[in-house]
Amino acid sequence: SKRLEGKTVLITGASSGIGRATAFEFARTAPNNLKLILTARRIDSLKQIVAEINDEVGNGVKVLPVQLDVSKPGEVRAFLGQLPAEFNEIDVLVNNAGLVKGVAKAPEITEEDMTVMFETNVTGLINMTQAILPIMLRRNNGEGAGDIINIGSIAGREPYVGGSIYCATKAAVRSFTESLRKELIAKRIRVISIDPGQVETEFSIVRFYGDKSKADAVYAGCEPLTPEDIAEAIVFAAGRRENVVIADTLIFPNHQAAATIMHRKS
Ligand code: NDP
Ligand code: 8X3
Repeated sequence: SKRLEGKTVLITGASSGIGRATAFEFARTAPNNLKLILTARRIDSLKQIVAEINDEVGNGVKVLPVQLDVSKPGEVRAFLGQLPAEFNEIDVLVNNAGLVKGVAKAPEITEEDMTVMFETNVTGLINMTQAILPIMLRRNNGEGAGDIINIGSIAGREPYVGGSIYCATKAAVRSFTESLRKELIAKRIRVISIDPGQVETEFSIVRFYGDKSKADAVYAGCEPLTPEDIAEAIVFAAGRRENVVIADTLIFPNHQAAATIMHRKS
């Protein structure tokens, strides 16, 4: 798409799942003149993705892998200062890094799990936004000044048993996103919410602390969304005419009607 040409796109949590697929989708959609900054904790995975993107679309897309733990405020603060100058003018921030730990009910949730979910999904996302916003605010000249695309979840709209903390973090993302859109109304910055239902990624493996069979059971009898399905929605939103804001989305696979209402094939 011509509209994305020349843009600089920063994706958090790009080493896996939706973030990884979004990197490929941006590269395929604007293969001629795009800059991608891919961040996550697993730098080796990011480097591998950079090589795969370059193999697929050539060097029209400049891809920079950066190790960044969004839950560490110091790392987020230092991040911009370490970027090469040619990647400084960020146009699109995809706040995707996030995770869920466990299915414990409130009395049993460990402090560690609670903390990592809030520090990644909520304060991490807010700290990233605060770090990048000044770049977009400086660009405010009546034209499109930038996009902030936050990955929420059905879980942020509909709390469920065994998800109190994760659901609370995604509800916090939803509130933050909506406040931000209102605060920035005069700034030509688009604040976009992409809220997926069930997507098959490493998400459930992380939820069950690496137990693949428990993770697989989540998708038994279902045909979950693929990370590419969500990547398409993210890139679609970023590629609209500047005056068009895809403010709010809820994306389910066909068998899902609510956070916990799945039609399973027996
Ligand atoms: P994955 O586990 O496949 O990907 C999560 C990504 O987040 C990884 O790249 C991981 O990278 C990164 N991440 C986790 N913690 C941190 C951190 N502290 N700092 C930086 N990066 C971090 O899951 P998904 O792709 O499914 O998840 C992406 C987003 O989508 C999340 O916000 C999730 O809540 C949301 N979502 C997922 C749904 C699903 O059903 N899968 C449904 C609705 C929303 P690394 O480990 O290398 O740091
Ligand atoms: C992930 C969707 O409902 O499985 O955000 O927690 S859910």
